[in-house]
Amino acid sequence: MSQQVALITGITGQDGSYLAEQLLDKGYVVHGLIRRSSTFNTARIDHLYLDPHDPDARLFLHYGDLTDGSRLVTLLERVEPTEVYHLGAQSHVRVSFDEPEFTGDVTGLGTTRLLEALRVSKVPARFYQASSSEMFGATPPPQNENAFFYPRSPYAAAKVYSYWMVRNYREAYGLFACNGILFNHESPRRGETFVTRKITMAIARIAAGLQDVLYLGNLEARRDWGYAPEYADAMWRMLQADEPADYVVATGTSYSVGDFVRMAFEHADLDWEKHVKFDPRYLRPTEVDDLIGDATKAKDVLGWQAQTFTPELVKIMVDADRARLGA
Ligand code: NAP
Ligand code: F7E
Repeated sequence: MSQQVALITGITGQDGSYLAEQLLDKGYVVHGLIRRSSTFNTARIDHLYLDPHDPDARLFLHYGDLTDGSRLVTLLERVEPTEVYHLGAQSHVRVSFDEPEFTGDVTGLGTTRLLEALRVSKVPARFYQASSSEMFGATPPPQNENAFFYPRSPYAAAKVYSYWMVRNYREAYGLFACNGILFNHESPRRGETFVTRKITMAIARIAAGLQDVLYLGNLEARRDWGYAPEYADAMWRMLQADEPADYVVATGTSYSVGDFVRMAFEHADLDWEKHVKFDPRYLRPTEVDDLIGDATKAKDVLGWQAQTFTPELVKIMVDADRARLGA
């Protein structure tokens, strides 16, 4: 079999790091697009990286940005990937209300730039798009591939645009392009301002005597929270299928933010009511109230099923953050 070569945008993020790990384990050569920043932002993938002079090196990083379309063309021509995993995005929903134009540029137009770079460079790679349950927004659960999109944030609107651009390039140019409509997935590598990680980090700090109060917004919102490494596996499976298609990836269960708080504090033997306080700063102008994914199609076609459910995920994350602080 010929060498499989993957290009991952967003390789420094939670999902990119798990996907890179899994692809390297399968024998892929992996290339990642990273943004130049004044401080290193590669902590999640440092354990995978070898100096490029090392004969065993199979992970290579390249500077670039999703706002720079010509760079995406030169990178594709240089790397000649067989698979492109497009995970790069301004991915924070609350932040997207403060920076709607920037979010549209990176999370929306960034996808078009990459699709167009593929078309122009004629690199025959399969394409994965990181679509999101946020696209369903106000549509009542359970949500499957046929549910209506009703985006409730600039982030979600940008993802809906990207979703349709992927469908259009598939239909117009025959690109093997898939939308993975992933519901929330978390891990010890989750960004620190998403609610699950914010909660588990605060618990570790409270247990270590470094913090007393955790300020949160809406505790009523319900989410279908799964375990990120399993969702990275679903991405890979989509690009190995016979036909390109779109898939919901989810656990099929839902818990409120308040449920997550209670389970997490209980697991650390702490009383959440003594530590959690409300701060309206964390409310959103429009909220997504209830998400429960129906991943039947992913099970039937890809043989993918969630193995880890929210209560177990809570324990994994609390234990990892406590271990990190020795608390
Ligand atoms: P994440 O941790 O926030 O990672 C986002 C990645 O995108 C980072 O590597 C970031 O680089 C990169 N990025 C941001 N702006 C960029 C730009 N202008 N040019 C190039 N790269 C840029 O997100 P994640 O949780 O791993 O999620 C991965 C993807 O899945 C995202 O598209 C997200 O919207 C989507 N998604 C996530 C979930 C979830 O529950 N996690 C669910 C559905 C869909 P820096 O490290 O430099 O910031
Ligand atoms: O919020 C509520 C908040 O920011 C979850 C992204 O990966 O998943 C993620 O988007 C819920 C919301 O994730 C705080 O109002 C309460 O209802 O952890 P989150 P998200 O908005 O669901 C989707 C699938 C993506 O695609 C996105 O990229 O928690 N909440 N208090 C809070 N949320 C935050 N962040 N901080 C709080 O203090």
